[in-house]
Amino acid sequence: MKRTLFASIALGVAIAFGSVTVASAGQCPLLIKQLNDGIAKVSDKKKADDAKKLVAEAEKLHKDGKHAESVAKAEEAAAAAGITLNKK
Ligand SMILES: [Cu+2]
Repeated sequence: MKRTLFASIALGVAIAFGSVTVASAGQCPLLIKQLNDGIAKVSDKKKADDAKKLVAEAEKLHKDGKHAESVAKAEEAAAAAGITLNKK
């Protein structure tokens, strides 16, 4: 009986974390906007092109509903372009 209760709590926590991920779905467009603004100021063309490719992938992942992966891709793009993202 105790074990069942523990399993329910664990499941509840997992669901709570899951909804946090869903709630942050709106974050991708914010990150992508920051990246586009930042990339426009990158003078190194190769760096900017690499970053743009990653941003395009992030946008696609976001549209496919893969928000966590989109955020990860946005971070990759930021690293490639040397941009610091402000996350909410
Ligand atoms: Cu998203």
